Amino acid sequence: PQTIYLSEYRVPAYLVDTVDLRFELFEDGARVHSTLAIRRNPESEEGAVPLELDGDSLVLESVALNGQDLAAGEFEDRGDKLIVASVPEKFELSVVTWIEPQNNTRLEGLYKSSGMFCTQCEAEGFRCITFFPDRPDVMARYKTRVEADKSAYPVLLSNGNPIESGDLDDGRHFVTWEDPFPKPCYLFALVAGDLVEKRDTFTTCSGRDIDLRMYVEPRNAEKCDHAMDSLKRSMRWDEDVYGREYDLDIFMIVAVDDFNMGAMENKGLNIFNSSCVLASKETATDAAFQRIEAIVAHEYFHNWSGNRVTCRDWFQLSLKEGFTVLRDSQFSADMGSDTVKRIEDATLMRTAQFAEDAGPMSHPIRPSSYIEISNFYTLTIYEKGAEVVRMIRTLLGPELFRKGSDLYFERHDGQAVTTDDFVKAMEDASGRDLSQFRLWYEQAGTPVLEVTDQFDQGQGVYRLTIRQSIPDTPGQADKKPQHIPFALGLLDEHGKALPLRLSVDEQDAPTERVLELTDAEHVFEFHGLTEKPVPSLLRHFSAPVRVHYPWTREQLLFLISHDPDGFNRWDAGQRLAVDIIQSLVGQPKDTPVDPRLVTAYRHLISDSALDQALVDKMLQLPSEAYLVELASDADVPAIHAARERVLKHLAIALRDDLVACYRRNAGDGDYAVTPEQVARRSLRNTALAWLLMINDEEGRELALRQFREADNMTDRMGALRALVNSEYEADRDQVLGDFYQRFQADPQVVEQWFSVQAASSVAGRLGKIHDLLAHDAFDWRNPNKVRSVVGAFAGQNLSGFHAEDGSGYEFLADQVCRLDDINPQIAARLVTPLARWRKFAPAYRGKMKAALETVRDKSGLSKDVYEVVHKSLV
Ligand code: DPP
Ligand code: ZN
Repeated sequence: PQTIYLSEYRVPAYLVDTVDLRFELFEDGARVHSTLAIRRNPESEEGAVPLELDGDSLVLESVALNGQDLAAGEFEDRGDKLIVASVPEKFELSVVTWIEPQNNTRLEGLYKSSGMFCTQCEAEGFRCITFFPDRPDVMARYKTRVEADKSAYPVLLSNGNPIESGDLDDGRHFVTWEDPFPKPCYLFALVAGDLVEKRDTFTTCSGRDIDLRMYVEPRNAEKCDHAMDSLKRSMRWDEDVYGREYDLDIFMIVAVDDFNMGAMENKGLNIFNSSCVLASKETATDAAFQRIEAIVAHEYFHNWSGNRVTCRDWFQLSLKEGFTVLRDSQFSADMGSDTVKRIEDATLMRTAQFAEDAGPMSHPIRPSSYIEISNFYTLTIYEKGAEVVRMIRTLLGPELFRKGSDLYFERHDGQAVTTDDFVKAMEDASGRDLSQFRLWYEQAGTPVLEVTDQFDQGQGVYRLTIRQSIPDTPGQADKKPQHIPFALGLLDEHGKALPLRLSVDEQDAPTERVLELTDAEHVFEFHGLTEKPVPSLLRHFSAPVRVHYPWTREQLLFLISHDPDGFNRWDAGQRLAVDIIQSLVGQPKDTPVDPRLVTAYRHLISDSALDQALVDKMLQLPSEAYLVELASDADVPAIHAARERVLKHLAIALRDDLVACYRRNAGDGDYAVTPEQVARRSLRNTALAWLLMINDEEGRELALRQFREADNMTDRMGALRALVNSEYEADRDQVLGDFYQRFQADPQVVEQWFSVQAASSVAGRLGKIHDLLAHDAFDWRNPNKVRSVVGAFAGQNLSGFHAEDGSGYEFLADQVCRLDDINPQIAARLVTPLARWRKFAPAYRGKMKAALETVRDKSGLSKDVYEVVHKSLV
């Protein structure tokens, strides 16, 4: 496979002004008629070069230039390219292709999913529909006519506004859509199916009425309200916070069961994975409700950050994804709790993105090369990309940041641009120099800050020394220091926030500051202090970096109860728990657990005056995945055992407090996804889970009753999960059977049923995983099912996956090979846990590598999996 380099970017030789499409949809295939108005690009220096269009898995039926069929020698069909050697400066090219959506298991381009036709064109799916310059900097106006059998496919959709419809012979009909906004082909969409329509309206800030529509299969008609409400909230929020008004007269959302991604922001016609849009309280957990709200917002926000202003090339993917993730995370914070959202984002970064950035696929948020772009829809591009834009906001302040985003949208509306254009707009609007800051886009790896301190009693000066370093990553060594906003506060012995005086005579100094790190080492002096303060470092996770400071357990305990910053209280709790668990890894079973942890947790559980949403987060012990990320030569079963030991120790010591916490938080009245209710449900489910860890009879009865009586999925799933992870084997089988009976007709719930088992270190033994794969409801062609069994096993059931005999690794290698022939994008995702083999203790490493080698040696390996496997074996 070929590597694509950013340095080889050239402007397109030809531009396309309009695209006229006609789709004839049939059961045995589809015929696509495409007419393109093409002209030479005045900005290209290439001149009268041959026209080259991209294609993939197409059967070419005819090519015509300005209405004249081209003869065999006048064009060349190479499969992945259609080349017309000689073309005038301006012309019309008509191409007819035949494709087979019913056999498209890659789910790229046009395919069928439970009886409906739908598309996924990002990043390079449009070339599976017709020959086209499939690159985001070719933007055109589209007109699309869809023709299909009227009774099987009464609903025919594409981007923009419907302009014509009518009946055809043989029971067929058509609808023609026109999108007035020029767009890259990755935003093209088409849907045809027997779908019910849900309607609503939204009045924009300028008084325009927008027609909102959701299209779903009839059985899902009652699961649309939450997404529709989320959409309206998103539309209002984007007007209020970013000044962005919706542009078309219609906005449509479609739910499909088979989808590689979570959702797709196609212009005016967003297509969603059913699991990321459909919800009812009986079938979706609180977490799912919140995820749906965030994803609906994310896709909607792309209308400006992605569609109106798009990417010049795929190396710029973070331009739209990083910015849009920041926007959706600000939105979620505004809809719920700022601190809780920040804790969730930081957890994802520190657990999964830091791991990615320390692994073989580490790449900057603007990569400089790739083999398969689908492999770069990563936590780095998305989450770290969002953190980088957030840091710009921190450095500029909210007003100048808004000025910068206004300038960016105004300056680049209708264009395909680069991350550098984004940074430039921020610089021009604010007058700030972000040249060093740009290194965040070029250098991969997680910066490490080594912080030390010293107190000079005589002068009353507290000195903080911060040293910055960035580890080597594949292809990058000896990195330059980056520009890092570092938020901090200092507390006195009573927990009072101290003024941060950077000079002796500074008046009215603030109690929190954002220091700007630009050099490899800085020394900051804080004046006017009478005692050594306790530092509260990197507040709100002000930069995506690791902070090392020689915390004592006393300091952490102090911060847990005193830090005025909620995020850092949580962070101190995590650091303390990590320290305690790490000290037990590989130690004899009777090594004592630091009793101060119990005291801190007892205080959290029993003080109902504390913010319960924060308490809920603080009670969660650091995950196994996080502990693994922090370890070198990780011994997963040993980490698992140490963590369980702490959990059980806490549960035994706090047994009565847990029962009281459960009872105090029982019953919420009418179900609503409010921060308060979500926290209550989560707290009582945590209490249940802990009680069942220690085989508590009362806990067992509470769980069984909650399972039976639940009127919502959060409670039912909370009880189910607690029982599945317990040693009450008969109860476990009983509730799993009941649950399946009740929900077997609902694929989204069956996915949850699969993953609660596959992710469980107790229930998810390898034999069980094989049973789940053999289950009637399992389907290799459905990405959600694959993720809910194979993905959950390898990604969440870490002690099962890292079984000492290597059976988990061999299992995963087999499934990756099998899936590679069906859906390479998903196969390449699944192989990730093996790709990190260097991270683990020698006894595991070799077996992981061997499993990877069997994948490498598979014949006909896709370039998706090839890239991940080869990069991780070098
Ligand atoms: N659908 C994916 C997202 O919204 C890719 N654009 O992030
Ligand atoms: Zn996105």
